[in-house]
Amino acid sequence: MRPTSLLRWLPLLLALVMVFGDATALAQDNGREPLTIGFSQVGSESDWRTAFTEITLAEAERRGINLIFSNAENSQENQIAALRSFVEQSVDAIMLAPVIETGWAPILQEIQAAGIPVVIIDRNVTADDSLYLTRISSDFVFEGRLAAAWLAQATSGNCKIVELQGTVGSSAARDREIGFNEVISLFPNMEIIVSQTADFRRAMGREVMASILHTENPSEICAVWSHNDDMAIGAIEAIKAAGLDPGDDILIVSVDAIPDIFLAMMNGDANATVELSPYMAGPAFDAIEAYLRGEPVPKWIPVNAGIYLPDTAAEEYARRKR
Ligand code: GZL
Repeated sequence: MRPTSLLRWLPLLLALVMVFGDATALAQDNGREPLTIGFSQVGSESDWRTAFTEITLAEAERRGINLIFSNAENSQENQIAALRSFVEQSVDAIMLAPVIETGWAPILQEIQAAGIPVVIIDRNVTADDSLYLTRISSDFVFEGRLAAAWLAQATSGNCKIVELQGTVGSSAARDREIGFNEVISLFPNMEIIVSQTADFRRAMGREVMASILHTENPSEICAVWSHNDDMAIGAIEAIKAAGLDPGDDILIVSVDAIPDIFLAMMNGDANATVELSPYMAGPAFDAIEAYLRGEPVPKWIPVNAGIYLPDTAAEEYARRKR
């Protein structure tokens, strides 16, 4: 290349050196390679879970974290296999969203023996908390209490309730049931007349509710308490198909605060939802980075929950739709 033509390219060449030079320097300033974190996710059974996954992947990319993602399709066996694979890949840390709460101690002991920190995220495990760094989650008992308190005031403590339960064996389903029952037990005229799992799934919520509307006297049913919005939306479809008016003939209260439940509220079909933040990856990555810097990390990092009603549904829908 002739000298004069090289001079023409010089400014661009200098700019490129400055940009890439800075990036290399930055990486060296951090004194480390990008973190590699293995994430075993429950599955994609609900809109909330899908949002949680999308937000986690985006947060990892924003932070320059190399996230190895595994969708277990609601199988504990798949999760355990993924966890073993993360150990074989010598990841820097592991995030586990456990589908059910039992059966994790052996694999967590294997991971601990490999010197890899584990963050339990979303649902809980019954394994001893010495086997993991921290847990990032909502207080599911509180969510159940909040839903029941709203229903008690909405019905003056007089309501026969259908309960749609989440995944059998999951801490979310168990603790929401505990919290809800704690509160309605204070009201002699509040009673769960039928309780059945629909596995946190919308289609199953519709099937189970359609069946209940055949076996029970629909005019006796005052409300549906659903452990998540997806099952509630399925129940709304079944209630409409039975010629009844969800949100009026039968009140609908659930958990997750997904965009579609706010749409249902705007149509007069749902009455209340307790929020479950899908933004848990940030606190999880912060905890891992703090641990790797040798800083103390609490055993539980809670995410907050609040209740949302139709009066703010339009703005919540606009804010949350993806
Ligand atoms: C609760 C979470 C639940 C959601 C459901 O933290 O585990 O699982 O409420 C999801 O939507 O299926």
